[in-house]
Amino acid sequence: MEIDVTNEKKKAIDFIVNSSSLSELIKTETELLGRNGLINSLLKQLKNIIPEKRKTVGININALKQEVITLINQKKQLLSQKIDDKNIDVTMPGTSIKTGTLHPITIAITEISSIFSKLGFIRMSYPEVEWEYLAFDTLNMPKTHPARDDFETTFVNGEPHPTYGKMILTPHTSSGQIREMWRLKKPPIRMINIGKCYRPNWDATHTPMFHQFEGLCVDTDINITHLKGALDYFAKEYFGENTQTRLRPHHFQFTEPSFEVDISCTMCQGTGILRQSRDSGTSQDDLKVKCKICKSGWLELGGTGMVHPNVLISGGIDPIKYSGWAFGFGIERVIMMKYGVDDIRNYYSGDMRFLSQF
Ligand code: FA5
Repeated sequence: MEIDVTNEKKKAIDFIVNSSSLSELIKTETELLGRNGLINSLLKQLKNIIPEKRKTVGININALKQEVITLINQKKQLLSQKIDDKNIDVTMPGTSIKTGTLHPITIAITEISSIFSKLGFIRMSYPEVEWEYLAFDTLNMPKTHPARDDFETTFVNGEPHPTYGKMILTPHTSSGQIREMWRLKKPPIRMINIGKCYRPNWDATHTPMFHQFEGLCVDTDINITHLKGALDYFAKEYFGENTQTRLRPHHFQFTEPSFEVDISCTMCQGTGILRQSRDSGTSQDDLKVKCKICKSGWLELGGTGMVHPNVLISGGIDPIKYSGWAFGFGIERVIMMKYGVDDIRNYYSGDMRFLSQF
């Protein structure tokens, strides 16, 4: 007896090729590889082959079997990718598409802009590469001020401007105050300037590039109560309605009087104390421990004050007729305060385990 393995192979391939759905392919698989399928029936016929040819035919049948298995697997993959209603198993869970998340800084910028827009503040973005004159001189900072040192500020190589001096990477968003006064020429001014700032620092709370948001309000009869009201509104909207603010005397060249703003700690609600249950869990057994985030009940938000008359003059605004307030806060810092982030460098680590939590 003879077995034409080449011809059997042709038949098997035809079967596989013509199976146009997964269910047809499974039927084909049984017909070819099942107990009573083609391959087994060929193997059963081996005993009828003359002994000299039996070995070669056996090898050929086994090779055919391997080829059929490979072809069927490939076709299975192809058919399960193909979308047609015969192949869809509607009971299977869907394949979820991986989506990215917005960066926490981007989320905070959107939230902050929206909070201040409700108070009538316009969002502005002023240059990251700034002139020394705008970043310092117009802000009442003397030539000898230490912030102008290259230890504190990054200078850009190039020809200095005849009037505006050297080019720098802006160390704060406060030059936006002057640019906004120049742009509008006349109050009322309500601006929120959000941008990147640069200072050569690198530790758990400082990065060489960071973001600030600068508020500026100039009009007739503007006083500290308006500043306190705006800060309270921001703190409650951004950190939560129970958040309190307080002003502490401070010094900035461009504001008089100047303050540091604190908010009540978001972790211990301003008490400075965290309650920790002992194992028994009864309220009498509560331990009182110092809040590790604030230690005192307050967290420092940033600098603020009433715009210095010299700054209004630099901006072309009459300080007799108008007054104003300004503040400048770090965006990385407010997010750290809101969520208890303990290392600013996480924002720029590219670590998805951190970034995708926001
Ligand atoms: C200023 O930059 C003032 N221009 C703020 C200001 C504006 C005061 C208007 C009064 C009126 P200060 O240097 O404190 O102030 O910076 C403000 C905030 O920026 C800090 O509280 C901090 O949150 C953030 N900041 C400063 N340096 C860095 C840094 N290297 N990395 C991250 N955040 C920083």
